[in-house]
Amino acid sequence: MTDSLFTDDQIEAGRKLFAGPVAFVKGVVSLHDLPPGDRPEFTFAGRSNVGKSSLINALCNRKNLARASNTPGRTQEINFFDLAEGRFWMVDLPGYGFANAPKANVDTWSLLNLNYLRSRSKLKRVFCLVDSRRGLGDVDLGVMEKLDSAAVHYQIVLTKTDKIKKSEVPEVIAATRAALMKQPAAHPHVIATSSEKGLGIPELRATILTLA
Ligand SMILES: Nc1nc2c(ncn2[C@@H]2O[C@H](COP(=O)(O)OP(=O)(O)O)[C@@H](O)[C@H]2O)c(=O)[nH]1
Ligand SMILES: [Mg+2]
Repeated sequence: MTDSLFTDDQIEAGRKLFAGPVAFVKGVVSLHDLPPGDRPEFTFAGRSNVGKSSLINALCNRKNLARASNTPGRTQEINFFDLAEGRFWMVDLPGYGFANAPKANVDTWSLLNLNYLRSRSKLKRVFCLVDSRRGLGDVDLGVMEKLDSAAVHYQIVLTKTDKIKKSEVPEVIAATRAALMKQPAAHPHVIATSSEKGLGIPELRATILTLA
């Protein structure tokens, strides 16, 4: 996890980006409500409970910017955050693959999300969050295939690495990379994070800065 791709200056610039203002702007349940795609945009996706809200809060040094919910599968809005006063849209997609979600919910998820993903010309990257204890699952791969066919670039972010042994982290990264080889729109570098311990968060911030 110290094999950072970034210089100290890039890490510092990433820190500064997220030390500035971040504001929740709106939760969207219909395509007509999307805010104008007028700036670079990045989006977080992942299974319910993968640690998405916690990661967004850790990136932004907030406790409650994104609600860390104990009711996975409930939030169906696409949430838009203004990062650094108009520099980026930071977007939180509804979690997918919640085992007990009604099928109607799942369908709404896919349609709204797919249409969103296809309609944003300044969408630079989707960060696909994967629990480091589980690795890539079928549902993740299904979502990634949709991203591939929509030609939306994405990058895997492993979450909760504090929950596995330190020595296992490189193994999970390697296994994830191997699984990504066949996915044309996947970024080859896998970012390992722990929101709890702050691991990988500076690297993710620096990565986001390169998207501008
Ligand atoms: N140990 C550990 N737990 C985490 C981490 N990130 C999230 N969690 C826990 O995982 C659960 C789901 O997190 P949440 O952020 O709400 O997931 P979301 O449904 O993807 O938004 C919560 O109980 C969090 O406290 C992490 O980095 N380490
Ligand atoms: Mg959440």
